[in-house]
Amino acid sequence: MPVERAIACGCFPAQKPEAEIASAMVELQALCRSAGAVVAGKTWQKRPAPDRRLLIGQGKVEEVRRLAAAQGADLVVFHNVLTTLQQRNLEDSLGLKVIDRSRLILDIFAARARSQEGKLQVELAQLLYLLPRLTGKGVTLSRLGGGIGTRGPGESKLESDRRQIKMKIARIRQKLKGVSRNRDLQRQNRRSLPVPLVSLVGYTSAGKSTLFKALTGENVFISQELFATLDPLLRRVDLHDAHPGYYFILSDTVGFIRDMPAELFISFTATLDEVRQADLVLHVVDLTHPDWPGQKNEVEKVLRQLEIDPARVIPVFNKIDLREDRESLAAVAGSGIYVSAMEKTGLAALKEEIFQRYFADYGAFTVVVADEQQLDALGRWAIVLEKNRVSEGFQAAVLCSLEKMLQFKETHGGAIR
Ligand SMILES: Nc1nc2c(ncn2[C@@H]2O[C@H](COP(=O)(O)OP(=O)(O)OP(=O)(O)O)[C@@H](O)[C@H]2O)c(=O)[nH]1
Ligand SMILES: [Mg+2]
Repeated sequence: MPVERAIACGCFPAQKPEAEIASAMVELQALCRSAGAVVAGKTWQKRPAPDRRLLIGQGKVEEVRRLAAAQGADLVVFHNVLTTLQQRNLEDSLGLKVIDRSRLILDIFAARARSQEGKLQVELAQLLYLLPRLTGKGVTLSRLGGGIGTRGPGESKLESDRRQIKMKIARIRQKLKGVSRNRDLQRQNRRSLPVPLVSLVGYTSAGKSTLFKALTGENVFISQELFATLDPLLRRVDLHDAHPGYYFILSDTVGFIRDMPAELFISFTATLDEVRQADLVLHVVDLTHPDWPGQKNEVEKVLRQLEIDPARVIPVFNKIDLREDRESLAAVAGSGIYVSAMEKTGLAALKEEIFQRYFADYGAFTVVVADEQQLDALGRWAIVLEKNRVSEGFQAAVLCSLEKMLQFKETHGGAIR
């Protein structure tokens, strides 16, 4: 498939500020590029109300048609969610493939999905999107031809038959249940660790994966494209420089975006569960984005939907290397940790914040337990630094809070020295 050329188009309420329109159009173009298209042109229109049949006005449709012809465009991508009727009418009037932002985002996710779970989630989201839009047997999809908007995750091709789709949705939901049981098990194993699970969240392209890489040394996929990361990834981060023996588990997650298609949100609840289970959430904010406060709000909205306690969230303001006012940023952005994931500055302060939030009441203890079983149990309550065989069983040097230490003694026995 050759690179597709896209015209980005939007329709906005008359009272919407120009700056917000500009930022929505920039984001739409970034999404087009992330889907693998070249942006060949852009245009938008303010209207008191969207047209029921065409979304935009007849005159604007004509303008888009001429622009597309002049630029040799293959498709027109709309910022607005299109009804089946609008999509069909626009395709007829323009003589081109027409897709909306939701479909575009789903397409990007489809291309990115790697894990079995990710693929299933994306496929479910696509089918949920398609189902109410199918008017007859396979109409919507076949009209689109190939390319952007029609791709399924992995090798699978999107179905276009209503009855088949319903069956497939049921099948995928079933499969996802199995996968999520697996994930619950893994999570229980992780839960039995004595250290916090720390989750990275943030608007897409905020720099989560770059920060993940800076903290873990792990090679992860970092890109200017939106939604570079889809599958959650877990790694251990040591705090050894300042606090020997201490560590936490860090997870990189999928980026958020304004008006995330509802279908995606439903499908990704399992992945977002990862964030819900986290002891601490690092909310990465891209301070170089003109609308970073809006992006921050948007993410906070999602965190509220996930019922995450704001007390568990640490704001991490990123990309300070590109801010000329980096010395006085705290006055602008408020309390949080200021970092450059790229230059690896501010990481020590971030680690210290995590330490203070979770390990502040930890200290060193020596514990004597009777057998291997008790020793295993101890490892779920405390960080075991060292263990030695002694005449009474095992002696271990551990890091733990006094409270947890006493709880351990109560439930499992052993002696604390
Ligand atoms: N100048 C600068 N650029 C950065 C910094 N951190 C990340 N970037 C750039 O920002 C872009 C996005 O970075 P990623 O780490 O992929 O962002 P992400 O939040 O993981 O994005 P998604 O996975 O798409 O949600 C890349 O081009 C990075 O090189 C930083 O501290 N300074
Ligand atoms: Mg990423």
